[in-house]
Amino acid sequence: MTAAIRTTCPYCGVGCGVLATPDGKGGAAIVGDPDHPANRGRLCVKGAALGETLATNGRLTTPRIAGAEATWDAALDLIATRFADTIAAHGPDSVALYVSGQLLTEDYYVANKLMKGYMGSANIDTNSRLCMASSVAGHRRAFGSDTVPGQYEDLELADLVVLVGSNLAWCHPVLHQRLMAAKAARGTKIVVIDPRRTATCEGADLHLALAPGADAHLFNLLLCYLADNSHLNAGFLPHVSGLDHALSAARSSTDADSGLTPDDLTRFLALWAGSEKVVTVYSQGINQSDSGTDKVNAIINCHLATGRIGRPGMGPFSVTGQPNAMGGREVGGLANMLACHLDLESPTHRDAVQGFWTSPRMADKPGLKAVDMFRAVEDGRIKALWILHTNPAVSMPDADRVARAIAACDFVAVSEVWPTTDTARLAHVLLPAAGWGEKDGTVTNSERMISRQRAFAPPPGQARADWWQLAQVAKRMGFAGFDWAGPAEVFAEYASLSGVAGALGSDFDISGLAGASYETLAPVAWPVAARTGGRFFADGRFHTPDGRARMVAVTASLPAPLDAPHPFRLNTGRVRDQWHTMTRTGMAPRLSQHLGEPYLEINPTDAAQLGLAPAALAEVTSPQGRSILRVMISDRVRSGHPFAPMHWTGETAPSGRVDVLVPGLTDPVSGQPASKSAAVAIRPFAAAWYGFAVSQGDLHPACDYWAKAPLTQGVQAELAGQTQPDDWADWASALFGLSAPSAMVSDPARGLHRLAFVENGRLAAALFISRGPVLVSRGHLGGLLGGTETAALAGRPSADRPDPGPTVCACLNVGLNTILRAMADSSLITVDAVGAALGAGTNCGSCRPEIAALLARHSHREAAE
Ligand SMILES: Nc1nc2c(c(=O)[nH]1)N[C@H]1C(S)=C(S)[C@@H](COP(=O)(O)OP(=O)(O)OC[C@H]3O[C@@H](n4cnc5c(=O)[nH]c(N)nc54)[C@H](O)[C@@H]3O)O[C@H]1N2
Ligand SMILES: Nc1nc2c(c(=O)[nH]1)N[C@H]1C(S)=C(S)[C@@H](COP(=O)(O)OP(=O)(O)OC[C@H]3O[C@@H](n4cnc5c(=O)[nH]c(N)nc54)[C@H](O)[C@@H]3O)O[C@H]1N2
Ligand code: SF4
Ligand SMILES: [Mo]
Repeated sequence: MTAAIRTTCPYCGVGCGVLATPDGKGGAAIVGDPDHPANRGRLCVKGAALGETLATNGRLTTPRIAGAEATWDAALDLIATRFADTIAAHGPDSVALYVSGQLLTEDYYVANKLMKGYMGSANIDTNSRLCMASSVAGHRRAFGSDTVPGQYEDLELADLVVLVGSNLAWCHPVLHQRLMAAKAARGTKIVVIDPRRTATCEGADLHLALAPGADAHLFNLLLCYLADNSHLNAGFLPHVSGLDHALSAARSSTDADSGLTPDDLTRFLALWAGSEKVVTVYSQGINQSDSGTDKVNAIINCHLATGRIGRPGMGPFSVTGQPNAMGGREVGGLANMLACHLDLESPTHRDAVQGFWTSPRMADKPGLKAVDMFRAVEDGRIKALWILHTNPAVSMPDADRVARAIAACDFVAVSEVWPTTDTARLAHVLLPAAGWGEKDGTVTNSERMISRQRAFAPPPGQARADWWQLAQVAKRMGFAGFDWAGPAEVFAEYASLSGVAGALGSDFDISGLAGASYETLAPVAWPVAARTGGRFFADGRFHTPDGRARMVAVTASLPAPLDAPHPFRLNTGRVRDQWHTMTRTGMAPRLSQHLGEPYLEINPTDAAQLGLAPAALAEVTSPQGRSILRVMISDRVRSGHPFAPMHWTGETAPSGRVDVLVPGLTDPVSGQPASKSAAVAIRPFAAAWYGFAVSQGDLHPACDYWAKAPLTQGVQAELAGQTQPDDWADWASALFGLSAPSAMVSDPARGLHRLAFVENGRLAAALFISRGPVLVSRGHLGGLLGGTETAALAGRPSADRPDPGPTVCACLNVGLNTILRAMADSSLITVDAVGAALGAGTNCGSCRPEIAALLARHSHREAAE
């Protein structure tokens, strides 16, 4: 048997270690690495399903120029020539790189060196601008450096963990499991601050469903409370400047309505003030705001004022989203940073880096941040653009406008693993990238731990690693200094540069790793050079000119009231089982069983007022665009503040893309877009018909709304249209690419049509049409596909085979109905009892919060009856 390869999960910033055992046929068995300090063997459902996302059919395997296959030489030469010519004619700021927190550190290092040191512009920005920029800016304002003080262990050592704008249970599941284990062991108190009642709230002692955007206001209230109740830390305050200013700003903005009851507010203030060991974890509910940096500083202010930083079990903790968001920050991937936490605007720092690189010209001013970068692409200031490892035509705010800008740009290269993404379709040159499991490098997780990603399979076709592509273009532009034999050499150079930075006072000094064996490099958290791992700032020394941390005066204002035409504030974010634009998680059928379609989660009062029926479709419009989303009525969201997930694309649900609705509004300090508060109007989508289809082959819907999801035996699609086709049999044949249906029942008066296609005695496709949302057991129909039981038109299993309902536990394939039935029949009252009876929640554990929620609702109902 092949030995297991130690690598790191390519999804979230928890950075779990993975053991991959290749099966010799291109696949691999995936388990958690018991020796990795981040996860000790655990994986969440996305990590556990990695083995189902390794298939390479459909991958981009050769370079393409204008859609036609080309050689690497031709493609790389073309990029080099176009970039060089553009710079020669229009200056270095006429070109740009748009990269990703999913690039490996080595890729990132080469991209940054090429752009800032050789092309001579800082026009390199990253999707981390949409993700971590406000935290970076907040850290730099407070600490003088972008340093995350704490470690995961702090969540386990704390007495109180406050999660602000973080759906940790779904977005950092293994860290959430560690927190829940600590709670079980030592009674950690947990507070969730989120306008929405998320799965994370299930394990919390207190949920503060604050008014959207009221976070700075809340933490200002806390600062005042700390000051007024003798909780300031006199011993630590000599290490801090700005207390008076911060406090008077806080006092001037305490009269707004945070949307909380006085009781909840008092409980929170007393809990925070009274818990010496408190960790405040924050994420996109804080960062993705037009005042995100202020919100970050309002949180950090409270930790500084109490000296609760840098010691075990306490501190502000910004969790990173992408697997290498932190590595990108270290490497200087943002347009306003230099490598190794050095300052782009400091001539001393620039000279030191240029001296180390012996590079021809250095960028001497910050480059354009993501939203501005695509504006510059739009108006022609940027004429050559290279996008690597991100899908901005989907994920940028005002996505249609961004897509139009890319489409109209003189020259666009895209490095991708798939040729079909919404961004790849717009490229002049497409470069096939080696994907996860096919390349080597390092990533840094949320607690500054550097781990290796290791290859365990060959890349398909001619695909090559991103760092190699960048180095090749650099060489073809005539630049020396890009001659590495492999990522180990890139890493060694980078580690040496960090020694130069360390000598200039940077906290990021990993020069101790320069000579380490790259092959066997074990996960290691920095600082690594002088000290032996651990936390920052316990000694009260910060990277500011006077060595003191800065408290920032934050004037909290609530978001402006919405205008009448767009009275709702749309919140957006993630679902448990999908990763961003779904190019990888979208391959695993079981990951689409949980929430398989774009949806709008809306409060019952709003839904009633708008006349939205459950499972119908809603049309959501903003000044930027329009989407159609499935209605999910739920009191988990506040009135006026619906939620929609960000994952669907032109490939999976063209009218279900939410970033077409989000304006390109940014935080003035960090440049991070406010992705959680688009002003929208909502009304019922006037569907003349709804449909549901399953098919063994791919489907090509031509209707106003469709959303596809993979099945083990094919694909399923939700459909809807505003006009009826003349002939459903013809329409279905075109949809499936099959000749006439083998069976059809129609009740035109009620708008019902059911069609089945049988080929060689097996069910090849089926289509169900009705006037309202289609009532059919989706799991049952999908399960019949490819089988010999072709009597599909009943649409539901016979009475002796109960319908499991929508999937809750994706690992063991346990449905909602199965769980509800077992709860009722066997009087199950704990998550563990459900697990013992059905297996649900016993593998990766990602669904445990949802099972807890079902139990809570179930027992509540019994109590009420
Ligand atoms: N399953 C899954 N996990 C992921 C990812 C994924 O795509 N899928 N992506 C990864 C990445 S890159 C990132 S950045 C992280 C993001 O991780 P999170 O930040 O935890 O996830 P989000 O769902 O974007 O948003 C978090 C919460 O912010 C809340 N929120 C909205 N407005 C406000 C507000 O005004 N105040 C407060 N306090 N909260 C608010 C939302 O209701 C939401 O529940 O997840 C990472 N993990
Ligand atoms: N409305 C709204 N919008 C958001 C957010 C939100 O909360 N709400 N969140 C924002 C945040 S935090 C983030 S991080 C972004 C994420 O948004 P994106 O970065 O755009 O999303 P991904 O799907 O992760 O895109 C990664 C792309 O890289 C490709 N790829 C995979 N492996 C490789 C490889 O090895 N090399 C190369 N070259 N390509 C590869 C994938 O196929 C995919 O197309 O979205 C942002 N947009
Ligand atoms: S928590 Fe899940 S997605 Fe995140 S790194 Fe671990 S296994 Fe991967
Ligand atoms: Mo992110």
